[in-house]
Amino acid sequence: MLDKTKRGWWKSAVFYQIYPKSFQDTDGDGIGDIPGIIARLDYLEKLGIDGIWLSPVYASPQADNGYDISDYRAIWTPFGTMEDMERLIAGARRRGISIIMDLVLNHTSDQHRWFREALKGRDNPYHDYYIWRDGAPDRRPNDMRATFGGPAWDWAPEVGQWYFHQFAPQQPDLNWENSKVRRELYGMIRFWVDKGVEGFRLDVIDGIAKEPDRGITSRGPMLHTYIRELSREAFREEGLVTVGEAWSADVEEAKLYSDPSGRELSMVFQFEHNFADCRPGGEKWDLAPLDLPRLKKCLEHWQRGLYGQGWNSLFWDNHDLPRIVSRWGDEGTYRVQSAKMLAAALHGMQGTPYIYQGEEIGMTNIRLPIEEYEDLETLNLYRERLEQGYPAAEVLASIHARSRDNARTPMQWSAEKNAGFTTGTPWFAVNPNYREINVQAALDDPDSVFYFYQKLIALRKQYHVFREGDFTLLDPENEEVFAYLRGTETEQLLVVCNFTGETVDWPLPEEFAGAEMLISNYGGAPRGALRPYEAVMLYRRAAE
Ligand code: TEU
Repeated sequence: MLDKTKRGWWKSAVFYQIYPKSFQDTDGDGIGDIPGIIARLDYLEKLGIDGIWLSPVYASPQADNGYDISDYRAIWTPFGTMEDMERLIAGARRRGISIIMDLVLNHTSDQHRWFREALKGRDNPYHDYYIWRDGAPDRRPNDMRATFGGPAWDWAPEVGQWYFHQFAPQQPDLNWENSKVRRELYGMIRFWVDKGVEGFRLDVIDGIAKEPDRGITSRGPMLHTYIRELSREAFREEGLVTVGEAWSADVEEAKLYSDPSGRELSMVFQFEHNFADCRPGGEKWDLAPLDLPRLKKCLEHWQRGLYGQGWNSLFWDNHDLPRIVSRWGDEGTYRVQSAKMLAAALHGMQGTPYIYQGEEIGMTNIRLPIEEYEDLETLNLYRERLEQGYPAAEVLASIHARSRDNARTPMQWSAEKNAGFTTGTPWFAVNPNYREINVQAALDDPDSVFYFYQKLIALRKQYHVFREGDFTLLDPENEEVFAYLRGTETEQLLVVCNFTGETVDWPLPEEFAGAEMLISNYGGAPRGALRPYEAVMLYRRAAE
């Protein structure tokens, strides 16, 4: 068990993200709940993770599945009660697992009391908690667009003003220029620290310092001033782990966030690598084949860029992203091998790995008719692109590949009805492949993806080189193989991953002949050529 009072304990940790709505239902309403998470703590302990990043469980009208919070100090009733939450925190802690709460500080729900009050009049004390502009009801302050489609300004007839929302209209942005807002948020964070929460994931943290009049949504001039204040006032304990979601971060920016001397955050989620299979300059919906050299160079840039100066987070999946096996692996014959290969490629690097629920059993994307999607981003995209004249089949293909709902199908626990997720009617489609892909089957099979993840997590704790080693990319232009070295003065680790379903010629470097094999997905070291989706980690003491 890690000593969590120690500064930087999270550098040796592996986290697991839970999207509560889709994890485990216990009361038959078809919606996952906190008692369901408690019931699965033994499973997570067996996997070996050190912490759970819990997507929002707060009171919410659920316009965006809880990322629209109407009360930061209450639990959404279908998820359970505050007592359930306290039991979860205590039960997790007994197993050496920290609870990391999701903090949505950029916006609230339009049903939050602050916004309801704000609508009562321009002189209401809460009015200045949000971002308003005067003007005529038929003329928006400017043409800024919301992330989920449509304009970023909506008219509030109650006060005769425009309010700003970077996301859905039901998610008005908070005004961080107002120190009262900041103080309210710090107080709320302390409420959760006092309950035993040991860290936070900060939703769209790069968006809090926006300057809408200048068209600036992320990385506003005040951003790091605000984050330093937040960190000083709310994250006082050395041991708290904080990870900021920052789509706009490049390496230089990430150093500001995560260099310990800057006293901001432990690390950020950056998304540059997430565009390695998008049309250059396009959005995530603009599909292109994976450009492996581009992906490798991007990862190398981050590995080398933050080495000794900041800290990386490592992830392929989260609740906004498609399933990695479907994306860069193989859903068919090589599902298991490719899921393991992708895990090895990620977990060999420097940083803190995050596993998204179901990734550890190789869950896949889902393909639904458009009527069955739930996610507002997906539904808005479909409408907007059809209006713009895209062919419906092309838009649907993008949705099948990239919709956030790919990640949100219920967790597949067993081959029983509804994958053992609920005895009722699930709130969202269960992937029909649950009869084959499920936790029970994975636990029963010693060669499963689950045990591969379990081993990777254990290796990270056992060998110093995972945490401390530097990074050297091998064979950068190779379009099929991702291979790299990690090294300290005393240890060397070689990670070799075949990203294709073909046999690929790739002789191992000579100095690794006879090296110790830490893990492989074919049960033995590669011989001359790499088999489809083969992955191997070899280890040697540097002096040998
Ligand atoms: O995501 C921020 C964000 O920018 C995403 O909307 C992202 O651009 C999109 O999902 C990519 O397809 C965070 C949360 O992770 C997301 O679930 C929320 O919907 C969003 O903030 C608003 O709170």
